[in-house]
Amino acid sequence: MSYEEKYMRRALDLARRGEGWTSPNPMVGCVVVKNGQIVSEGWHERCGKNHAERNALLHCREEDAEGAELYVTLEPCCHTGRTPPCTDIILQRKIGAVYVGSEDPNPKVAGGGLRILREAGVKVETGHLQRECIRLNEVFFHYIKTGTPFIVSKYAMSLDGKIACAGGDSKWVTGKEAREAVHRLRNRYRAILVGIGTVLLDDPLLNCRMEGGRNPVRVICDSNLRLPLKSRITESAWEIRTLDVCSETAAAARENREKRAGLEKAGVEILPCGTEPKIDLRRLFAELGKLGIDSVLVEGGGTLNGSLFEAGLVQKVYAFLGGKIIGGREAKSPVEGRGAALMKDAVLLRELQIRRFGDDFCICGYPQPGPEEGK
Ligand code: AOF
Ligand code: ZN
Repeated sequence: MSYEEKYMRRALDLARRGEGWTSPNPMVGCVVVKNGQIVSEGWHERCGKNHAERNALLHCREEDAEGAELYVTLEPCCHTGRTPPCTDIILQRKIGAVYVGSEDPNPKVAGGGLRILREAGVKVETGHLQRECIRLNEVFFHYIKTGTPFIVSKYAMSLDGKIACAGGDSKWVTGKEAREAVHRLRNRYRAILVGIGTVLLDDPLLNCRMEGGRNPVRVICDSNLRLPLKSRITESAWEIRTLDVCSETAAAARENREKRAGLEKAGVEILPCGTEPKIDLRRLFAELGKLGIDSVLVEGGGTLNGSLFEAGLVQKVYAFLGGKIIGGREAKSPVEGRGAALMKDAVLLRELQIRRFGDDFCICGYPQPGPEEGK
């Protein structure tokens, strides 16, 4: 491992400490090195708070910072947002060299931070552990470029591809460790999306039960406003932000007036999106993007997943595999809809990775962009 790589790795580890809290900002880590010694460290802890570089430099003695090397996973910003430009404090503290993992695609930065530093005579090197630094912020990169959230489909299935028994029982397809991993995903992604079928069947809470975690915004695809007033979701809507997405027709229908008022009184926000019979998922994601939601974890069911894959709207898949065979022609599978007519039309995943969780496995990958997205 090279000298630069060692410190960039440390900066990456620091950046990950912000997981779940920086959204819609990126996770960023920073290390200050003088004479081969780490003299200060910092990371972006939370959206609205200091950036990684500022945190590292505020905790660094001025004489240590002068002429030091600064390692940062993302290009230092040069604009005033919720916080002042990082390039200012880097120059004030007379840092000698800046090593950058990935450039910031935010149009307000986009190479500007590097240029300012170089023009001021600071040595700047880019591309250290670039792949890892880009992967770390795949959500931020997608959101800042498209304005729509990064969509992650997560499901747990048996070795014969079923997500529940024919009668609907689904507790549990995988064991404890895999289910804990799911709570880490709920912490990492800003919102969680399910179809109303899943709510009616399982009465889930869809919260994050990870220690020190935070709850995702709950979004229910519910075209006909079927979300029950007596459900764990509705009853906890004042504590956890909940959006019930329905068709415009259902939202305006006289017969739904009382139901709508009841849900709203319970703290559920009604979000009409698209005309009957289905919700317009593209429009929904555009709306969520406008609300500052940069990522969505989709936890089923099959109908919703079918629509998402058919429309080419999924950016990442986590498929958990439980070592059991459920069987049964009527038992549901994770992705329904019409499906591919021919094998050549199947959605291909790239950069597949496999991890073990107790007795279960998780395969993760990125669907290849559909023809529309790839343009
Ligand atoms: C950095 N270091 O640690 C982070 C950066 O509203 P603000 O002031 O927090 O600015 C947000 C933007 O700043 C964000 O969109 C991204 O371009 C950059 N984030 N930059 O130099 C950091 N979090
Ligand atoms: Zn900054």
